[in-house]
This record gives sequence, C-alpha cells and structure tokens, in this order.
Amino acid sequence: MKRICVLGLGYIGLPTAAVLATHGYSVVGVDVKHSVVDTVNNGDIHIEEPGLQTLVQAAYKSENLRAQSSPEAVDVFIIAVPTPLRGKKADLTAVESAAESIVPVLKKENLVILESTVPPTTTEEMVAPILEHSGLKAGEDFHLAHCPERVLPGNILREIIENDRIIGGVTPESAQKAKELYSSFVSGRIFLTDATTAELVKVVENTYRDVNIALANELANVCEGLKVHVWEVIELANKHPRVNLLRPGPGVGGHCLSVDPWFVVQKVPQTAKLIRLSREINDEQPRFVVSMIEDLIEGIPNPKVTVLGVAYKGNVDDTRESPAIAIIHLLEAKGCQVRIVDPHVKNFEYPTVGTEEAFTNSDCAVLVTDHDEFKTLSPEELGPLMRTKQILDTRHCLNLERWKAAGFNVRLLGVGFKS
Ligand code: SAJ
Repeated sequence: MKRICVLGLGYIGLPTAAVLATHGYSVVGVDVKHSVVDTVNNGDIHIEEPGLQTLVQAAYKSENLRAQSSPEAVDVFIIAVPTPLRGKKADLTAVESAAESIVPVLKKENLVILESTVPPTTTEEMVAPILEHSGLKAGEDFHLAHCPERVLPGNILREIIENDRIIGGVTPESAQKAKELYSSFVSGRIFLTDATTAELVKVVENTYRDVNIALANELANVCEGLKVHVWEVIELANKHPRVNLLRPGPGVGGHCLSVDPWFVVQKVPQTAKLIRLSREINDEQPRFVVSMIEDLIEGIPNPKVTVLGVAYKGNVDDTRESPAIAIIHLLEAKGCQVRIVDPHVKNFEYPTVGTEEAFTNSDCAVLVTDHDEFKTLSPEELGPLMRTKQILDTRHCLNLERWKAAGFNVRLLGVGFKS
C-alpha cells in the first residue's frame, strides 16, 4: 500500500495527505478547485492550521505530494470531502461525486476509505453501490471502510497522529486493511467495528458535546433570570468527580457540532427528541446575545456595535456555522451599524476592519470569539475612541474588572445583573 489518493484537500484532506507524504507514501491530492491544486503544487496552503505550512513544505520537498483535479489508479483512496448541511439534512453531493470519480480507476484489492462525516448507513447504502458501478464488489473485490476523522481544528496535526481511531469496515477484512494503513502513522489506539457503527459513533461524539453545551447555554439563561453567576455554578458543579459541564457561549458553530446531530435526526426524526431540542437551544443562543446587546444600547440613536470575532471558536480562521453570522444578521435587522474585527479570518461575507476603526464611535463591543488577541486588548486605549463605553463578554475570557476600571459598563453572559 504505497500509493494513496486523497480526495478533498480541505481541513482534513490536506493535513492527512501531508502526514501520509511525510510518512513515505506517494500521495496524489485531488481537489475540484483549481486554485487549491495550484497552491498545493507550489508547496503552499490555503487554510490556517498551526504547523500545516511547514508540513506541506516538507511533503512538497520530499516530492511525495502532488495535487491534481481528478484521481488516478493507486492502492488506497481516502475520501475527505465536505458534507454540509442543507435543510437540516446532509448534502452528500461531494461524497457522491468523489466516489463516482474513483469508479473508472478502481482496481481489485484496492482499499477505499471514507473519512467524511456522514449519516449512519451512507458507506453501505450509498458509497458501496456507486463504487460497484466499476463491476467490482465491495468487501469481496475491493475493501471499503469508514474511518471518521476526529481531529480538533487548531490541533489537527498532533491529533491526526495521536488520537484513537474508530475503523468500520463493510467486512472485517476491510476494517483490518484500513487498520494496517492507519497503524503506520497513528500512535493512538485503533478500534475496529462495522461501517454503520463507526458512522454513528462519530456523530454521537459531536452530539454528546452539543447536548452538553445546550445544557450549559440553558443554565446561562436560567442564571440570568436568577441573577446567579453561571460560570461559578459550572465551576463548582464540575468539582464533582462525575460531572463535566461544558461552557455556555454565543452559540455553537463549526462544521461539526452544529451539523452532525442533524445527521442522526434525519435518520430517526421521531426518536431523536433531545438531540433536536439541543440543536434548537444552541441555535437560539445568538438571539439571546442580541437581546442582551439591545438592553445595553437601549435609547441610543443609530447604535453602532463592534463585533469581536467571527470565527466559530478561538484562534481558528473558520467561520462555518459561526454564531457570529446570526448575531450580525440580527443586529443589522434591528438597525444597528456593525463593525467587525477578526485577526484570524481573511474571507468573510461582511467586511472586517482593524481594531481601532471598529471601536471608533461604537456604543457597545461584543466579544463573540475567544481569540487570544482579544484577551490583551487595552480598554484604556480603546475606551476613549468609543461613543458609549460598553462591553459584553459572551465567553468569559476578558478581564472585566480591568474594563470596568477603565470606565466601561460591562456585562458577562450568564450572570444576570441589569446594566
Ligand atoms: N463550544 C462552546 N462551549 C464549550 C465548547 C465549545 O460553546 O464548552 C462551542 C465552540 O465555541 C464552537 C463549537 O462549540 O462554536 C464547537 O467547538 P468544539 O471545540 O467543541 O469542536 P469542533 O467543532 O472544533 O471539533 C469537534 C471535535 N469533537 C469533539 O470534541 C467531540 C473534534 O474532535 C472533531 O473532530 C470535530 O468536531 C469534527 O470534525 O467532527
């Protein structure tokens, strides 16, 4: 198993291709975007991920990584394409076309691995039948497995190697073949199962987190009403050895937690009640944040609001499903002028500006993303630029005592004091 084709050179595919290339495999990366193919063929990257540039450079120099627009005959195919949400259901178009593009070059004894997150049964009921258009039978003539990626954006390169992996084969032999490949670069444990179980395990992991955050968000809103400090409640409750509440915030974003639970709901809509409700609670959170901002800017004519951060979480450049998007839409719908700062995000549907410009004449700053850069902002320097010195921290990541000392009216999500 020396030649590998990775289909999809995004957040998962590119790091995977680069790791494989630096582990001695000859890797062909495939992407439908020509700009991505060109970038990778120049040894460059098109996404922000710590350490990735260095790794891709190393892969490029080793001449083990090149990119092109369609797959060629190899030993192993890894599909790592996006599975976005459309109408609360998985859009599997990219998986479908990736599988179709493999058909003409698929050979006996090949191994095909689906890494993309998919609704349970996709590998067996959708990918296998497409690949079988080649005339070869999955599990008999070629091996097919689902090996969900489980890495945390921002920490991908370490986690690709160190995380435990779940591998689900359409047959035990397929799982075993995939294990042989992963064990050549993974230091974590590898667990084997069937393809549908692996698909469900992956979406359940993110569902567990989403449900936990929904509870934290509901608690934050409960604490607002009770005038209790939610962050203290969670910290103290987590002192119990069997309690691990996650953190409330402005909502849940990213391509995983806000998406994957719907993959379960779409399969069993009548049964997955808690999963659906948790999604709804987390999707409602931007509205709650905006109601807090409204409270702060009440009575101010032509209010201007500074949004600190549009990435879905701190220190990444990814804005997919970010709660900031809903917050900005809602603020604009309420007639606010919005100024956005994000030191990590380069491409966003709204213009972003520098910090000083964003604070100038502003009536309220709202911290949406916990980027490290925001933790060291100077309220002493930024306050005088503002029309009204107010700040709302939805992540509990600012030193609000300092902002208060600089003359700010401060609010923290989930604390419940009137401004
Ligand atoms: N969030 C909170 N409160 C918390 C933790 C997170 O509001 O206490 C929010 C974040 O701000 C963000 C969202 O949840 O908007 C998701 O962030 P995350 O850090 O929980 O997860 P992701 O989406 O970056 O990555 C997850 C990871 N899954 C788990 O930890 C179970 C990662 O391991 C997966 O590989 C990834 O989803 C994926 O691709 O599925």
